[in-house]
Amino acid sequence: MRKSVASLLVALSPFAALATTPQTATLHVQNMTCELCPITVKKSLERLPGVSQIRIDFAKKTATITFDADQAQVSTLVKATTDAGYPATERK
Ligand SMILES: [Cu+2]
Repeated sequence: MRKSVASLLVALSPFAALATTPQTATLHVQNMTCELCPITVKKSLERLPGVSQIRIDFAKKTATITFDADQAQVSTLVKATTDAGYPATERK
C-alpha cells in the first residue's frame, strides 16, 4: 500500500512540475527591528499556498520569495507581511 502511494507520487511529479510557473520576487520589508522579526515575516509568508522558498535578509530588510505564479501573486505576499505588521513593497 505504502509503496504504491510512493510510486504514484513519483509518476505524478513530472506533471506537477509542468503545472507550476516559478517566480521570484524581492520585497522591501519595513518594521524589522530585531532578529525575531524575520521569523514572523517568514511565518506569515510560508503559510501561503504556492510559496516554496523564503529568504529573509535582516541587514538589507528584504524578503526574497520563490512562489508559483499560478497560486500566488506579489500582492498576496505583500498583504501577508503587511497583515503581520510588516508593510512591504516590491523591490524591482
Ligand atoms: Cu522583532
